[in-house]
Amino acid sequence: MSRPYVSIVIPTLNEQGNIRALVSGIKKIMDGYDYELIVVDGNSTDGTASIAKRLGAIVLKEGIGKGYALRKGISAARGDIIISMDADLSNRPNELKLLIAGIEVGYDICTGSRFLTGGGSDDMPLIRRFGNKMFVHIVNLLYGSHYTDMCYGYRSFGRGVLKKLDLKEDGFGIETEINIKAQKRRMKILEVPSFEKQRSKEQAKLRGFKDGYVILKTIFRNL
Ligand SMILES: Nc1nc2c(ncn2[C@@H]2O[C@H](COP(=O)(O)OP(=O)(O)O)[C@@H](O)[C@H]2O)c(=O)[nH]1
Ligand SMILES: [Mg+2]
Repeated sequence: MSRPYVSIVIPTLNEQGNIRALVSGIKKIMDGYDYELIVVDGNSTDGTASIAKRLGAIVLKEGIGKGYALRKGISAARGDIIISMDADLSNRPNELKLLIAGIEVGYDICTGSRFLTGGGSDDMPLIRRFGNKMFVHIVNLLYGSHYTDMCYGYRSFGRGVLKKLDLKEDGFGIETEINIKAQKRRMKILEVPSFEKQRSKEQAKLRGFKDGYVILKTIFRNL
């Protein structure tokens, strides 16, 4: 691959306080790359979409959920490499280069993991840490994988990979669905350490028990 064209897909829901710093962080790191920024906004009521547009992002709208937003953004993406990233400043823009490199050296999917040496999280209360560990174990047992993390959205994909995954989840089950389907299709997956910072501003949208149940259903639906 000569210089790849990179698409960065960011789902947003009421991230007004974070979007400017996010876009400026990305611009700094991606200086010298050819790339597009695709923000898929879930009908934010705080002006997130118009700020993103003003900052030069392609803005799409949706009203269904984070999974649906990612799927919509991914199908609009023109990149050789497609990256999914959260908008709450949890994902560090300097790791973009690591995610790009993973695809450049030949992996289908390169996914951040908070549980490899070098990774970590400042945004994971004990209950979520426990839930995540449990999901990782169940998926590894049922599907024969070796994942160390499961519900993390900072990832990169080679072009064409996402079409083969045929994703269906509309909500927070999307990351788990990707892990399971990538394993079932014997794709080449690389985990790289990632450090998740505490959500900067605005409220978290994931609801522990409700979305935990969604993730559990995703795990068994794909058997
Ligand atoms: N478009 C869209 N984005 C969403 C929705 N729910 C959450 N997001 C975005 O998805 C990302 C992850 O959400 P967040 O609340 O930080 O989840 P957490 O990090 O798992 O607690 C953030 O960028 C949110 O703005 C939704 O329903 N629609
Ligand atoms: Mg978050």
